[in-house]
Amino acid sequence: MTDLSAVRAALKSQRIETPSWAYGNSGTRFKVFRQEGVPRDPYEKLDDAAQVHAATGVAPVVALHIPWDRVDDYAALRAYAEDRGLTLGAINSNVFQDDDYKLGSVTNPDPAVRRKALGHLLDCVDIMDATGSRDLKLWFSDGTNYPGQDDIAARQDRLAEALEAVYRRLGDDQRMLLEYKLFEPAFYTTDVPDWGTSYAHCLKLGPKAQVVVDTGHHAPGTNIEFIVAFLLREAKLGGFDFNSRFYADDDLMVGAADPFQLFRIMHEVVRGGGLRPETGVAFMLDQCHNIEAKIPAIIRSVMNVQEATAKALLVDADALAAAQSAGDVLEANAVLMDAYNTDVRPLLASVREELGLHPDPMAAYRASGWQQQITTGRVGGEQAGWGA
Ligand code: AFD
Ligand code: MN
Repeated sequence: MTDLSAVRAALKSQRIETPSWAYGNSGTRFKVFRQEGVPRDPYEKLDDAAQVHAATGVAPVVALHIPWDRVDDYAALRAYAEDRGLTLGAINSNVFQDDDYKLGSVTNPDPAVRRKALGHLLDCVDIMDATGSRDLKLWFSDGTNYPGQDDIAARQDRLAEALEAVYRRLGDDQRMLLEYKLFEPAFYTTDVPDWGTSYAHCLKLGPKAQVVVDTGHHAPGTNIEFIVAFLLREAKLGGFDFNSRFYADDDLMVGAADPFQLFRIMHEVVRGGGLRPETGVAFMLDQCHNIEAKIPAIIRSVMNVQEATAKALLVDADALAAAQSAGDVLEANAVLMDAYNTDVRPLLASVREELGLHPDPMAAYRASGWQQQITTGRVGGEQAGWGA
């Protein structure tokens, strides 16, 4: 039987990290549709993130992306965040937008380019020291477009060398999270294409190196919850970049394309102890709201993660285990589906009221007047974007 008080406590203590770049303009290679009221600097992004946390109560952490969020004084940015009830989360490196990186960054055949890329990664760790961030998030767009272009194995050697140098730089309480992605922008090989590649490198590096599962970074039909269960069991699941996709790395609102998959992922997280803060799993969003209003889209995404988590927490673990050990296929499936088919919105509404929040975060945001405030107030200046 499920202990509802424990479910409520877990939902209150859940922490979801929002990405600074989701508040800025974004788009595809065809067009970036600018939106009114978009932040012009990291400070305004934090102002927007504070609205998400105010409405949901579970999003006090904001991931940064360097150089998009570069400031002169990171300690001041940290203080600005803390004054708004926020903390600065993962530092995302960016070695995918400089012209020097056309043939790769840390895996580039030119050692001078590799040194430049490594320098940026080490600078990001310096920034972590100032922001108090635990995690350095590493995503490499590195890869090749044609057979024969470069030596596949040699690129792994170069990657390992750079990762080892970063690992040696990390402080005792810092981690490096290595993110994989099947393809894009490289089309023939990607140097960190799948969970196995990331896991193998992280295993060699040590306990401070962990894998990031971006839910949009797999081939269609991949069983992501299997990857989650495996990595949790190996203590190598550093976190998620949550989003959803229909075809590729679409970066849509998490749960919007396949809420059942999100539930199955969260079931493995709960079963594997990944919801316990001490396990250290970072629940990050990594999304781009190209055509929808950004702040409410992020609020909806947070709510979608909460709903999947609530359903996963309602799985009757004892009944499931009994059915599984009895080999009762239909009963075991029914136990899982019973939780998935539970409407958890009333439960979440009451949890929010116990936190002193409006039961509906979307209604709370609409009533806040913030969207009107930024639309009229943020005039002029250079809107934040992907910088591509
Ligand atoms: C892009 C990449 C990857 C990375 C993110 C932030 O595909 O998901 O985590 O940028 O750097 O979306
Ligand atoms: Mn990502």
